[in-house]
This record gives sequence, structure tokens and C-alpha cells, in this order.
Amino acid sequence: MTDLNQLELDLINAIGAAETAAEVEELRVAALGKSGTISGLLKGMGAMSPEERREKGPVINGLRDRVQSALGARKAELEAAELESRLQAERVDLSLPARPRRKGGVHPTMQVMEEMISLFADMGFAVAEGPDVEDDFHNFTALNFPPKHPAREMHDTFFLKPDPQTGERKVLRTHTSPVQVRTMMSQTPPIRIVAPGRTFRKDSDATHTPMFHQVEGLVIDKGVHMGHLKWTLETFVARFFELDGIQARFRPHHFPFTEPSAEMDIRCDRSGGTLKLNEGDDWMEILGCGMVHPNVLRACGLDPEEWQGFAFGMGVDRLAMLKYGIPDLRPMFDADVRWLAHYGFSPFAAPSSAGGLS
Ligand code: 2U9
Repeated sequence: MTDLNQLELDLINAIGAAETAAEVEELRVAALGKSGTISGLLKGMGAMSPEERREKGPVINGLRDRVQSALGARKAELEAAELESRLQAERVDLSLPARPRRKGGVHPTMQVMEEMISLFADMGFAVAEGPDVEDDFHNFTALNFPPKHPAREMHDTFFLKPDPQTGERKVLRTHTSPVQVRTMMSQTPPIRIVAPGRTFRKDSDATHTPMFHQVEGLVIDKGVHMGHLKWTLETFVARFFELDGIQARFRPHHFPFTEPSAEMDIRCDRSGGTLKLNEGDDWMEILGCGMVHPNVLRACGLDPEEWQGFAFGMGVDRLAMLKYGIPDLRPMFDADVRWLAHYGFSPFAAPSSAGGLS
């Protein structure tokens, strides 16, 4: 029995000292494998007398059980340690910033449109939208375009095929003004909206594309006058160009839908190849505006004796080019990712009154 005690002690010590799962396996084979020491003892029980087997059997079986469980425990211990060290070694540090992979970006037109919306939203304007395909009434008639006005001509406007039943020819809207017409006809004043969107005209040269973007605005209320228009537009333009103030002039103009109408210019200096705002003796046209024509108010169901309004419109693409120094209009809509990678904005730089414009 002392031999068995010694054998158990040696085995338990060896198992405790094993450093790898492979060493534990070697010890298992040496003790419990086919020709292992303990297996030999178990086999020897066959040749024992029943009395001897009754005496030694439980001792040998006990030895086998204890060695077996020591082997299992050590194996589990080593496996857990190995797993822990692998987990440490293979840990992914999720706190590292993602590698920049900017191929595209937000188009400058859309960035500037968002900037404009954000600035007008701060002044209490809501955003209104409408369809790209319009009828003659909303695009022209309600806006006081006389029947023979040149803007209605085939060479200025994209007409769709006539409706086979009615003969009506829809148009691709030539401005976003039909959105304001629809708003006036469906809501009761006071109204304060901006209408951003795509517009279409048969124009294609160095400074015109057949599809372009506008933001138009409309305010309808009681007692609205040109002072309101002037403050709103001067404040907007100064904030848009991120200046403390701007020097503006309102040049008389003509639009069918406003009376009086004006174009707003801001002081600038173009000498030396760079454009400097608020300096020099030059003027740069920024937008068009005016007081809503009484005929337009009437066409939209409002009494001009009760309600007045002002409206304005601006070309978003041109203002994007001005603000961000884009020299050529034509590549703006080529959908070339290299152009976008150069002039595009990060989607995380969305303009807001809290986060800033650009
Ligand atoms: C309604 C009443 C009035 C919208 C206006 C302009 C002046 C204007 C141009 C600027 C550059 C178009 O993109 S552009 O070529 N727009 O100058 N737009 S007032 O007036 C309206 C609109 C709707 C019911």
C-alpha cells in the first residue's frame, strides 16, 4: 500500500507541475493509458483471489478516480489560462478611431441648401416641398405670367407629351414658386416658408445647366412691407457668408409675380483675382425679391386688401460656387467621385445653428 501511496503522491505532484495540456496528456497516458501504471494495477486485479480483490479493489479504484480527477482539473486550469492569454493577445481595441475612407461626400449644392434651410429655420421659416412635374396653372398662370410671356415658350420650358384625353401639357417646373402657390391655396396665413428644390430650364452654357437648384421664400401676413423683406434678406446674406454685416443695394427689376421687384447686390472687390465681400466699389448680384403681386394673392384665394407678402428666390448652385470657390459650373453635375472628393463635405459636417455652418 505504501507503494500505492507513493505512486499517488508522485502522480499528483507531476500533474500539478505540468505546464501544458500536452504534458497533462502525457501523464494521463503514462498512468491510465493501455500500458499505464494504474491500468496495470487494475489489470492485475483479475489474477487476485476474491478476498484480495475485495481488499485492494477499492484502493486501486480510488487511486484511479483521484488521479483521473486531478488530471481533469489540471487540464481545465491550463486550458482556461491558455484561453485567457489568447483573449488578451487577440483583443480588438474598439476605441481606436475608424480609418478615414472618404471617397464621396455631400455635394456642395446640398450642403449650401442645408445651410440656407438652417438659417431660415432660425428665423421661423418652415420648409415646403412640391412636385417636379407641374401644371401650367401652378407654374405660370397663378404667378401672373401673361398668356404670351416668353418664359412659357417651348425654347425656355421643358414640356411633357400632351395628355391623350385632355391635351394638357405638364411642365418640368421652371422655378420652385408653384410650391408657394400650393401652400397659399392650402393654408391660412400667416405663412412663412422656404421652398428648396430642383428646377428645370432649357438653358445650357458656361453659366447655366438645364437642371439647377433654387431656394425660394415667402412670407404672408398683415402689414408686411419692404422693410421686413430688407431686414430678412440682409440678415440672411450676412449669416450665410459668415460676416457681421453686409452692404447691400436693392436694384429695381421686373418679375411677373412681384411688384415692386428688385435684385439684391452686395458690395465686393474683384480686383486681384480674388473676391472680397464688403470691400471695393463693385456689386455682386445675390438674389431676386419683391412684394407679392396682388394678382398672385388673388389667384391663390387671398384678399390683397387684407394680406400682403414678400418673396425671394436664389440660385443655390451659383451661391455654392461663390461661397466655396468652385470655378466651373459644368462639372457640378457630372457625378465624378474625384470632383466630389475634392469639393464634397463630410456627412458629419451637417450645418446647424448649434454646430455652425461650414
Ligand atoms: C409666389 C410669389 C412670389 C419668388 C421670387 C425671385 C424673386 C427671383 C430668381 C433668382 C435666381 C430665380 O434661380 S434664379 O434664376 N428668383 O429672383 N423669385 S421673387 O417669388 C414668388 C414665388 C411664389 C407665390
